[in-house]
Amino acid sequence: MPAITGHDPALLRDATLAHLPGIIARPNYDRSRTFPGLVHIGAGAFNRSHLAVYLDDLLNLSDQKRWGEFGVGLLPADKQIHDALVEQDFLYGLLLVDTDQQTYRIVGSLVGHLYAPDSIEEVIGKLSSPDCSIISLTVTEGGYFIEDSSGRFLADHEDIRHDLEHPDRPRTWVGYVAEAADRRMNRGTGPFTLLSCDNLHANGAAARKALLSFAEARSGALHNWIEMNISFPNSMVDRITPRTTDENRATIANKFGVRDLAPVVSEPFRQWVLEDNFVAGRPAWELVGAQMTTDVAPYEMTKMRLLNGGHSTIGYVADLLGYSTIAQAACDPLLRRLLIQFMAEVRPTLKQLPGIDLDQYTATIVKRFSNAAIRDQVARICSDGCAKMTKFIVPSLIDLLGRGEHPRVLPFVIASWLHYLRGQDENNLQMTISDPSLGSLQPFLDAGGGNAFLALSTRSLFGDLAFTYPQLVTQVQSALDQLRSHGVRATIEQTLL
Ligand code: CS2
Repeated sequence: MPAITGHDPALLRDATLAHLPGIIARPNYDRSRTFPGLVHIGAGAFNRSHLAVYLDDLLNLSDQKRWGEFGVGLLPADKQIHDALVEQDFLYGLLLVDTDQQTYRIVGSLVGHLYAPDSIEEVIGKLSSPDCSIISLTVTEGGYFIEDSSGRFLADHEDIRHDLEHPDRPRTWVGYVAEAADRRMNRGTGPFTLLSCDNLHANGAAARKALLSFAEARSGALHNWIEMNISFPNSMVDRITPRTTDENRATIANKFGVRDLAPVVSEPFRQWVLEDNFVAGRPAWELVGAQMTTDVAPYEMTKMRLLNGGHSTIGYVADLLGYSTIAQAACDPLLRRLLIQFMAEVRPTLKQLPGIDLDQYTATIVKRFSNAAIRDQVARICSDGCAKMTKFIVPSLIDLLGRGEHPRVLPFVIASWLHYLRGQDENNLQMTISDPSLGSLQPFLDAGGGNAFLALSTRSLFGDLAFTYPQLVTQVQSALDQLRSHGVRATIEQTLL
């Protein structure tokens, strides 16, 4: 496509929509007439490339003009995006990046946004309003305050304690939703659905557990009201959405002629499987490609174990080798073999699913990871390792060991992550480790990061694994030693023998 030149691109706003270059798809509906019946907590890049786009597709259908999204940001990092969205009347663009072409469209389904720390009362007002029928969440894998190994709610977490002590000044999604539920209970406002859109096993059940445990600590009546009035569908979400870069913003300005301060970037692929359990109505997402089902578990397990686990499998070694994008890693023949072998190892833990051919599914993952144009960041994949190991790697390991199998790649993945935690790559360059839960590995880190037992005996991450399967400790230790003495490539070769 020819570059658009000649004048400064106009800022994306309601008023400039009609003047955008014709090639850019944009809302064909009147945004002021949408009804924000869905309030989404955590309207970051993933929400805006996934749920909000399904809603936008629906709004673009001639007879589906109702559901819009109202977004809420909880974290300091959300402030910048909030300011940008306000400037743009909450419009933003989606840059779809395929290997050989990029398209850009404007998404109009987000019709408002609040930065919660500056607008606590307004946010609670939105969540407790009778207009709100669905509260949805993208708060990351580690954002549910539930310990994986025990299923225990982390009632002693500093932020949870804060929210219990100050119910009208919450910090966490749990505190906000509980306060909204309390007001709805007292005012006789109707039921609503809490829809989790995070990558975790039985995400609806996890949201339910967190909210009910928190509510119980507030009052028995609130706990009971929530049990009777809120539904918690499980869902599986999928679309690779890298962090937006300045280069992406420049592409949008130069190629498409738009100044967009809040664009999101994603691959063309998308998938959404939801349990049809919405107590107060829902958008007809099935009309735009979502799959409604009675049992999400096998879909979610397939996705998390193969795709998310696959990302972790090549992510840590990629960082150690100095790669910055996932495509560089997936196109490295040795890392690609590791990924393929990892998926072969995990496959026996998965059920055959109607409509999903696992050969094709795994081949598609290799292709999606190899999309060089998308420049998905290795740093993004390596972040939050504690939560990712426990959700994407450990469950497959438990299944295989429990059946008497002898996995080789999964223990290597754990070793590669532990080795990565030293914070130095193979060229002795510093790597930035971003993981809010790293404190749980303090004894391992304090001892120099070389003793596998100290890591694997961290019960909050690995439960009883180290004690039930001592051979696992031996295996991880041996890979860790080899990584230190012979480096990443030699250790992968050895693992793949
Ligand atoms: C990734 C996911 O963060 C990760 O480790 O595996 O963000 C992944 O890109 C998405 O789940 C794709 O749907």
